[in-house]
Amino acid sequence: MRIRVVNPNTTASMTRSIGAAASAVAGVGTVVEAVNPTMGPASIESHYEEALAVPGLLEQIALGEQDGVDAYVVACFGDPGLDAVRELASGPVIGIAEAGFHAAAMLGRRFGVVTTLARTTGRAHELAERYGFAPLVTEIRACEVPVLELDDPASGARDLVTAECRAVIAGGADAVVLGCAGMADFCAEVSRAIGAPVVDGVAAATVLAESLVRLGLTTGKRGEYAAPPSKAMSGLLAPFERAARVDA
Ligand code: 2AL
Repeated sequence: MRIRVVNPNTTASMTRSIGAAASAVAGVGTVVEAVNPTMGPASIESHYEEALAVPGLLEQIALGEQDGVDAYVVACFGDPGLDAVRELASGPVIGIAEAGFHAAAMLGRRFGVVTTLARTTGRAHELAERYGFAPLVTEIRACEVPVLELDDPASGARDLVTAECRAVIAGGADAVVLGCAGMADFCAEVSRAIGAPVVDGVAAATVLAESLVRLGLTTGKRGEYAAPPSKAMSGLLAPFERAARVDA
């Protein structure tokens, strides 16, 4: 089975750590292919960047369809472009916020989220609403470390994320969801430090995608998520006319 894990930002070092987190939990016989777009923002922590990340993400999905990939993970906590990816892909598609929330909901009564910048908490709340988990969310806290500084020891990110996760548990949550793909590599360490379950959405999404393929299940393609209609596209987006036709 081949699972393509797409980091929707263009930072290759982050794609490598996302790939490592996904590979660490993938089953025997599952190949994790971690990729990132060739165009778009270096990191995603605003609505503007999220919107501009989507064309490059969709380009990677179109390539994955040509390559016969079995399932996809969208590895950014805003779950950018998730509906559009479901239209393009024939196999199942899981977003890391979606996966993180689902996993955390099975670990206790309520859970909280620790994300990067406070400006990203609105999107996390919106996704919790959308997926039906809002009643279970105790709070969404920010550590105020930008995405690309998460792996810089000088940023103190691990300690800051650990402190925010501890505060989430002190506030009455049973589990914590990490709100950025760039936090994947220290998830286990944070969990050990606070003595409570901490969910990395990259790992959760990888095993959920794998499970859906094993169950022989994929996105319903008879209605809303049918392949997009063939349509003229102009300017910089002209190549996407072809991308949408791949699955038509
Ligand atoms: C993210 C993420 O997961 N990847 C990225 O570039 N930005 N999320 C976040 N909350 O900042």
